[in-house]
Amino acid sequence: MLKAIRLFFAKAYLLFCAVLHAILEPGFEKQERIMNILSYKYRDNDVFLVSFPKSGTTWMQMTLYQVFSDGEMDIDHIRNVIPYVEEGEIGQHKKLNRRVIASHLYYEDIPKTKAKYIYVMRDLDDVLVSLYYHSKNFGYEGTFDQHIEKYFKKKYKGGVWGKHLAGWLENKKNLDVHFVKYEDLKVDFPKQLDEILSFCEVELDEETKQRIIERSSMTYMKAHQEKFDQVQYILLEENYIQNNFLRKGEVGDGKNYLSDEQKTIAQKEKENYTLAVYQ
Ligand code: PPS
Repeated sequence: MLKAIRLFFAKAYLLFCAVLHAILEPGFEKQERIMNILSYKYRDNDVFLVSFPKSGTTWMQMTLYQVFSDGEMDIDHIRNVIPYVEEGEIGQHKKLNRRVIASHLYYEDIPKTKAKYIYVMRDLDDVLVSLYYHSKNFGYEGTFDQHIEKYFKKKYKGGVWGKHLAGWLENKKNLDVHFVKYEDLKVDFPKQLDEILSFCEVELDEETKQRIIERSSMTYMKAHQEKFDQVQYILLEENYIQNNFLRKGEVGDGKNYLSDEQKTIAQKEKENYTLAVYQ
């Protein structure tokens, strides 16, 4: 009986999440709600964490949470500590000594403030694969090819990767922005961390840096997976969805998934938006 009740609530929650996802999914093309976002009161020492979906946002959320707190994992969920502005929250979590605001918004839609902006980017091919598995976690039953076709037809609600990156890269002089590549994080995380710390004007001792490096690793984050995936957090016990939000976290895997034709289309998107950074 108890199990049936929990199952009912779990299903209701999943439905609620799906509806919310459809209405509020961060980053999709211009919406009325952006008007509200512009009216929030931002502080000069806020840190915005911006990305196109599936580019390493959660990874950076964890890193910035570690940078601006004691790093203890007695938090319920990372999204409650570093919320998405397009989901209507910017309040500062009690754990953080500085407010960090996540967003998937295009440059044109982001509030232009004196705060610092960290923009995380990842190669399109890998983003596409990650997006496919993300959709599967949310119940998508189509094939990889169908999914990718939807993206290429510009039907993905999260927007267009090239347009997102181009908007931010072209306007880098207009905001105090620091760019981080997912691929560079994978190659030399400590170096990238030092650059982030210097950009945020934060000095930390070696021991704290080591803690951040360890806790931002895939291994550590997987061990605390329930803090990073909201739906799974609720549904885990019911075995509804595999614990798969932190999936593989690899660079170049997209090449193993995309057909030659798909690679060509993806390459065209990179060229169309003159993204030298990924050519
Ligand atoms: S979302 O839904 O937009 O917030 O997704 P996002 O967090 O931007 O991206 C998810 C991908 O990031 C990978 N990830 C990591 N990779 C390496 N190290 C760490 N610590 C890490 N944390 C998350 C995650 O596995 C997703 O990539 P894929 O390729 O699907 O594995």
